[in-house]
Amino acid sequence: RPIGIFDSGIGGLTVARAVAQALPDERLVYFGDTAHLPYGDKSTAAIQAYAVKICDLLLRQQCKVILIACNSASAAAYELVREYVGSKARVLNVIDPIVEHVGQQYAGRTVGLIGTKQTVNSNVYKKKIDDLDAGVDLRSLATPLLAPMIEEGFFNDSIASNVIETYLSNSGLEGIEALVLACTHYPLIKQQIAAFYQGRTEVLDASDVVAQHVRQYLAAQQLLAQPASALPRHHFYVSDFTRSFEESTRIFFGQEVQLE
Ligand code: DGN
Repeated sequence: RPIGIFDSGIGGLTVARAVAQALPDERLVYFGDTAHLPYGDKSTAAIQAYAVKICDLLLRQQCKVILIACNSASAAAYELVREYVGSKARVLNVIDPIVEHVGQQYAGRTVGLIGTKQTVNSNVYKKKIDDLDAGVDLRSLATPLLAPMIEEGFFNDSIASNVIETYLSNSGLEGIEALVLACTHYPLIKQQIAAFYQGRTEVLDASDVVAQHVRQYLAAQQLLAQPASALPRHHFYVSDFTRSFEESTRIFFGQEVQLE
């Protein structure tokens, strides 16, 4: 049975790529809700409605695990989706693994977070980190221009540097010891963000932490796929197809993939 992964669009392919690298024998079924993106500016109710429909599709594909790869959807719909899916599949999200990591590595320290308006305004990271009682002081900043900027191909260039610098200067994130990249798209600008902090702040890319979490979970549940001689054939579905979405898969997955 495959691993189901969904996102508001194709940005979640950064997470799918990390999962495919950590678990090369697993077959992935990816769903990008391109007809409804961006989730970052949608209401909680709208995201919940989209997420439930996507889960129906992933369950029809017999997915053993559903990973909500989108931060905005993890913030808005994880609890509801978990209840909806029940015992048919296990639901994982991209928030809990990074919260656990921050609690372990940054107890008693100050940590920053950037993401979409939906993710930051939901306060879900802060609530979960405060629940750990590890004394982490989390400071969050919505950076809504970054995702569309990256989708338009602006990363590793001076436009991206300017936007990053403008957001992060005088932002209330001064004095942080780590910065959580709480959005699917931000691994693409991780180097530029690290350059802004000149090595004074660790930049945490959630996709690797999440992929390791999925691997540990499958191993603990004895759900790991058996190694096969042929590589698994992944499927990448979208709710609205355009050629430009397909071209952008190269940015997020590292190679262009065929969208269905
Ligand atoms: N996938 C979204 C997230 O991780 O929050 C970012 C894309 C968007 O909806 N703007």
